[in-house]
Amino acid sequence: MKKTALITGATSGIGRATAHEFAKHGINLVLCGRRQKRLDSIEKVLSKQTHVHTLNFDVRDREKTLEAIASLPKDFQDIDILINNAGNAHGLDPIQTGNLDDWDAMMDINVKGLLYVSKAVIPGMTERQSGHIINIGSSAGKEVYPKGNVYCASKHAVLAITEGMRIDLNPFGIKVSAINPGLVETEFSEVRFKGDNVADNVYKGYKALQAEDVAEVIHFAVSRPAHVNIADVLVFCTAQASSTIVKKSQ
Ligand code: NDP
Ligand code: 8X3
Repeated sequence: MKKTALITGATSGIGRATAHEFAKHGINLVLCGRRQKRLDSIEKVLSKQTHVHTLNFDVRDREKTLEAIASLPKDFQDIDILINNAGNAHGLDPIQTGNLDDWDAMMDINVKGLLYVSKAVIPGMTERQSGHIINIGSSAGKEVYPKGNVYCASKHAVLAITEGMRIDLNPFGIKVSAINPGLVETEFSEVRFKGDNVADNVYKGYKALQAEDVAEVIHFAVSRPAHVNIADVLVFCTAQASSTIVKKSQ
């Protein structure tokens, strides 16, 4: 039987690549994001391969998030796979000069938004006693780097929530995984640096991970046999050894 996956942050980067990867494997898709035009164009393309439904909501808005997921048509209501991917870094500043709006955005989207979406999806999984939740963490959830303070805290929280979910949902046979990428060339740095041209240099001089590389790892995790759970994965590009060590050409 075909599975249904709900992917947050499906309008760009890792989420969009995962939607393409899942469509290739015939997984039904609920694609979420705020940019309606992008949702429409992705739906148009992927509908040729699988069934697609789109939901437009901001994960920061608790009511809208719960309402949107509750509004799913019958055919898309049973979510087998939840990819909690929506998120970004906002700013790269030392703690003493950090921007409060940036801090709010990272905690509200990366942590609270992930919780709101999970709250809406988990009851169906516990009732059916099956499901797979994949939280997109980061190498920043395992290692704090200079000026990363609040972003790293938000991703450390994602890892703690992942472990908590795995423990609490264990009696229901629900798999919970964290996939933690290092540097991935997406719109991430454009968002982090607010369109500033600093973003142009982040992926220069080495081959960063591509969104498709991460999507393949995510699909690998969801396609394991029922008794196998890929609990936690750290994925770097070859040039990256840690958050601060990246081998670049001159
Ligand atoms: P992108 O900026 O390319 O994609 C971010 C996605 O999140 C977009 O689809 C965006 O959709 C969605 N999103 C952002 N804010 C909200 C919001 N308030 N409500 C709903 N959706 C939102 O970045 P990536 O693909 O790189 O990032 C995806 C995930 O991967 C994030 O959690 C990020 O922290 C993580 N990650 C990224 C790494 C990297 O180096 N790129 C490395 C490690 C982890 P829209 O704007 O349409 O709402
Ligand atoms: C994104 C990777 O190193 O920019 O989570 O924090 S990093």
